[in-house]
Amino acid sequence: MDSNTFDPPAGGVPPVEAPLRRTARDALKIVIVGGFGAGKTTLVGSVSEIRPLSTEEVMTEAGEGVDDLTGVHAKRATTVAFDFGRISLDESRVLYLFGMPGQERFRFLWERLFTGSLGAVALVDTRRLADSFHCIDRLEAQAMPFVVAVNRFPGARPPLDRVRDALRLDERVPLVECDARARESSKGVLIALVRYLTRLREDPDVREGTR
Ligand SMILES: Nc1nc2c(ncn2[C@@H]2O[C@H](COP(=O)(O)OP(=O)(O)O)[C@@H](O)[C@H]2O)c(=O)[nH]1
Ligand SMILES: [Mg+2]
Repeated sequence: MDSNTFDPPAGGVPPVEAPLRRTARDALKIVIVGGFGAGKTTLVGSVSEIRPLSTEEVMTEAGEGVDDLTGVHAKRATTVAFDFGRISLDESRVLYLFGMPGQERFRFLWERLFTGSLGAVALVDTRRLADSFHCIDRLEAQAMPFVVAVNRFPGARPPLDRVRDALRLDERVPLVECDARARESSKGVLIALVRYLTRLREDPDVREGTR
């Protein structure tokens, strides 16, 4: 992937470093998508090593009738742009996480945030499965490799094969469970994605099945 040091323009101006540790050379990008309330902001927050930049706002009456709160009554804040987190993999590689707002009105952001992404996590709340359909359709349409992570909410533990059927998910697409509030669990989701991306690179059969 590209270095995060910008090339100097012709004329010899010294390179400008992005505001990162000096040894960081490779910036890898992963996108987290999912319906409203699926746990995107929570996941980015639990794995990020920096205080995540989250453009959360307390929900106001302005969102009434726009954001569907059915089943997510505990939710008091909503992401108005996107979540941004960072994980240093080693001295030179940094993983950036972008949590995409699920609401339909933010669709214009999707293509921009997908640019240069290695892959995506589709976070699913099984109590509101239908909310995930458009995200997954969109990932498939953009040929963006993804894994699906079922976020465990109380009282919502359907077997994974039923979730796979309901989402009409190809059997090669990894489907895992997580608790987005727990760092290790969220890390497990990212590891599942990275393993899948590695398999896609190495095994053309896996790749064929997901396009
Ligand atoms: N029980 C439980 N609650 C969660 C989990 N992940 C998120 N939540 C809660 O669900 C609500 C919605 O999460 P949020 O991250 O804001 O969803 P987003 O709209 O996808 O960014 C918040 O009140 C979270 O505290 C989880 O794994 N388990
Ligand atoms: Mg959010």
